Amino acid sequence: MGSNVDVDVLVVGAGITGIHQLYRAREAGFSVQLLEAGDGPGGTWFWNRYPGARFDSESYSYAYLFSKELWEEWEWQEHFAGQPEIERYLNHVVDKFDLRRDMRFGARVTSASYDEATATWKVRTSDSKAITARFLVAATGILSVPFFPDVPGRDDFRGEQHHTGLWPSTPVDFADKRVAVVGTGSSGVQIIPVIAQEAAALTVYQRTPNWCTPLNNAPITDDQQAWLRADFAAIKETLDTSPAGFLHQMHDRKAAEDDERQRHQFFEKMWASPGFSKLTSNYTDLFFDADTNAQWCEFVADKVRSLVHETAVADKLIPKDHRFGEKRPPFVTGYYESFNQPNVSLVDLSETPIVRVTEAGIETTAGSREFDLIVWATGFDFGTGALLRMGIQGRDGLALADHWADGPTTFLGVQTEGFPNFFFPGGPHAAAGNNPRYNGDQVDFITDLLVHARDHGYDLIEVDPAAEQAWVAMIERNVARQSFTEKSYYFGTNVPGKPRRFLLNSGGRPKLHKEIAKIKSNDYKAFRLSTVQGS
Ligand code: NA7
Repeated sequence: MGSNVDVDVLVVGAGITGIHQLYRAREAGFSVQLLEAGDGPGGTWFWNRYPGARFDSESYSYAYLFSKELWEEWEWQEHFAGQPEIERYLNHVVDKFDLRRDMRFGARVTSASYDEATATWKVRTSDSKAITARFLVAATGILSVPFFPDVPGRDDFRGEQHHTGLWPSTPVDFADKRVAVVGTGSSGVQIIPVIAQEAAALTVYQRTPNWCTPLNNAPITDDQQAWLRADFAAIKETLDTSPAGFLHQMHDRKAAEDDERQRHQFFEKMWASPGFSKLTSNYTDLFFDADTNAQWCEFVADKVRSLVHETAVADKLIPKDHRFGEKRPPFVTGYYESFNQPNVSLVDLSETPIVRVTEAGIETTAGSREFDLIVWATGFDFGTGALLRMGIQGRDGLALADHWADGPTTFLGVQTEGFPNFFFPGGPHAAAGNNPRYNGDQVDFITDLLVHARDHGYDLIEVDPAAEQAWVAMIERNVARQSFTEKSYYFGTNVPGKPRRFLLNSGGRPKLHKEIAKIKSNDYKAFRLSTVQGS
């Protein structure tokens, strides 16, 4: 392709999506390079190396499906793999397909500017290098910019402090230490039981409890390994087409179709079921009927009361401000039981908020506690965080940060007008469900689009504004039809000053598939394809 560029395709980010994009673009015959800020592949699974970090989608549902050989040779050890196994897997993929030779680590993108005359991108990195590319693909992730709350005095603390999303690669020792964990989202509830086992004292600072249910992880048995190997084609077909990207079977009943005893039995079955099946395989009206949702919440609340010995503590751990599915529910292993340990205590920040961090610890309106170590499990600038921090400038120097000042506008969650030849799979407006599945759909779509452009001699790809407006309108229209509310960080609510916009694809994966099929059947008319003069 273009001779006036260093590479045809420049990918940013070596997470699941970026590795996939590098593989697909290279297979399609493009010259590719990948830049990654970290020192190794993994993205989210590189940075979130805190103890207890693990999938809460099944390992094999999260894995790549583009190579049968890869699928057959990699044996996941657990249904929900821990971070070290995930990082090993991603390194294995990179080595198996010889991708490392096109990856540059320790290279954080500091700016990316579109050059109108040549329809190319010039990208600069923190190691003072510049690279030009025809196509820029930012696979920079949705949960990749850690969010630290603006608590006064955070820098004054003299002990150790870490964010779960920026965890050090050297071991962090909790033994005999007084530890604080701030935040009880998916990351907090994963790390808390691990620290509870080791620390002298653990104080959990909770602002809002979540509806946590058991992950129900287990080793994968030999029989299950044999099934996984033998059934690749059928499993791939299910994962490629399932709305949420899981293997779970949907249920066929509404709650009211069962009597009370049957309902209780069914809820017990759900409680004992793996991970997200509590959402995907629950009563079909769980998110549409307030009574059904309330009954499930009451069932979960009873479980919390039965697991946590102290009634007052159990009560604080039960959500009062939202229903199941209004926020992304975490999945847990031994979380509630941790609060029965004598070395673990809970501070309810809704009653006694944090005043400041001191040199020695944390002060709330109820007084101060001293710590050796503070863990910030306080989440991320979701969806747009990384894209808006890369210094991206499109046509006429338009900054993406300005273009999206009121929230992101996209087509299929892959492109936005004014930024030709720039794509962002796995970014905002992608879909909702098991991330690698619909991010993979986007990677496949982008690759097919690039191939189509090359085959027809085009070197400029830009979304048609009408197509983008229709996609954004679809997202807005469907917001009310999905379960998440503005309490969820999926609306950007957790970051002060961030516009409140739904950051997922409220039409879900089926809408993405339908649109992709339409685009392909009408010769990519949703995009303006052209040739740069003289190229
Ligand atoms: P989350 O789910 O955003 O959780 C962040 C937690 O931090 C949550 O409990 C917040 O409480 C808490 N938080 C945030 N700011 C503050 C302040 N200022 N004071 C006290 N507590 C605070 O992030 P995670 O890393 O746990 O999970 C992110 C995703 O990773 C998860 O959904 C999975 O997809 C994997 P709040 O609820 O806002 O009151």
